[in-house]
Amino acid sequence: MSDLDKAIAQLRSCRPIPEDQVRELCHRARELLIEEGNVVTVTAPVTICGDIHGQFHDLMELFRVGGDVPDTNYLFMGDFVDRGFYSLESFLLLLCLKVRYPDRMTLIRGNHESRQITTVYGFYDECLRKYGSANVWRYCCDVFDYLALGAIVLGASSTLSPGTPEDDDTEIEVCDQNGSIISRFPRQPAGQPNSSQEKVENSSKSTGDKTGPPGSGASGSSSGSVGNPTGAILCVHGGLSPLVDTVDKIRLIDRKQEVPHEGAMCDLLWSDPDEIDGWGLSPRGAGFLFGADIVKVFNHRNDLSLIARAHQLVMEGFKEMFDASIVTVWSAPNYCYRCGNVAAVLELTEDESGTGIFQRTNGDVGRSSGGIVESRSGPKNGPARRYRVFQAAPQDSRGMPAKKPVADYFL
Ligand SMILES: [Mn+2]
Repeated sequence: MSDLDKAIAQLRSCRPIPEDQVRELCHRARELLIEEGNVVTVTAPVTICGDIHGQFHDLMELFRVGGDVPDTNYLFMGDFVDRGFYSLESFLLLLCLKVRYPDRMTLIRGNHESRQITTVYGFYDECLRKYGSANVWRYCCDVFDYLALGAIVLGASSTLSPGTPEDDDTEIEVCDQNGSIISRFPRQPAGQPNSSQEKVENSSKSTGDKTGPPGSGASGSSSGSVGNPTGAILCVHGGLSPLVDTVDKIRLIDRKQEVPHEGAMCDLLWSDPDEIDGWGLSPRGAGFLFGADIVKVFNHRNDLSLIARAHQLVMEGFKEMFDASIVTVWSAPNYCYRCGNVAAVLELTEDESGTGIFQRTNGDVGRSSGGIVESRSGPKNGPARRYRVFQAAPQDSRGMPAKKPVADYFL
């Protein structure tokens, strides 16, 4: 067993690794990350995850629900640290897995992967408490500076069941943590507005309502023309920036620095979609709010079918907005151990149709191959999306003493 595998085993049991091993790990991680562009290209199948925030045991639950590394190809959209009790173990495990399986693990930067924010929201104090010095915090922050700012997912399928594209018109499937299908939503025929919002299947736990899937904003499909339906998926922690109108502009940023207080890099990590027109001021004090018009123009211009982002707590684990042109994925169940929310990951399957019709590309990779959009006919559009919704890990898996029983002297 290599040292790296030993470190992975130790971290999986939620035990920190020694300081000199952290230094070595961070050094190796930086050498890997420095080679990555600001926008990493990832090929489907891939499982996209949102905020973790140091909730180590829930990260283990995520791997149980979504599949282990390297069997599952993962893309984490940042905010690994702060708030939870195990930022250190969570981030170091993800980093170990990145170094061990670089092609199966993509990590992009969140607004909490920052010196200033971690000093306030817990990661700095946790490192100090667990190591007695700030060295490990410093090593980790040096890695933060090298994390990519976004990812482009190519090759996602329009159908969820490989090999049976003709029979499968499912656009959205929602599963629970045991893999049971909670709900399934058919793709609407092109040009036909989504008026029925009908569930074709509700195999378990019928709620009897006629709204869309949880988190989908009561819309069961991505009706209408939004961006390029065969386009790629952009993943970023926060959202868009008024200074960035193309994915290529993200590629030009000098990212190897602390997250700035303003500018394109700051916005990508801090912004939020909102029900407004155009741009708005963010109540966070960094980044911007952006409306449906901004997303649709951006997706169209960049041959994108979808933007996946994290950064905002969603009680249902995920939330599609603006005719499914953007989705928020949140992967920290019962956030801060008290919010009562469920979490989700987004699975995109691989296009195996072999026709190339549903091949997902974006401008830099294959716009020249042409004809893809033109050759698209029929109703299918947008990537098929499977959301796996999960709850917090059970208390007895946390290795923490449960709350002391109430004294019984008053009984
Ligand atoms: Mn965030």
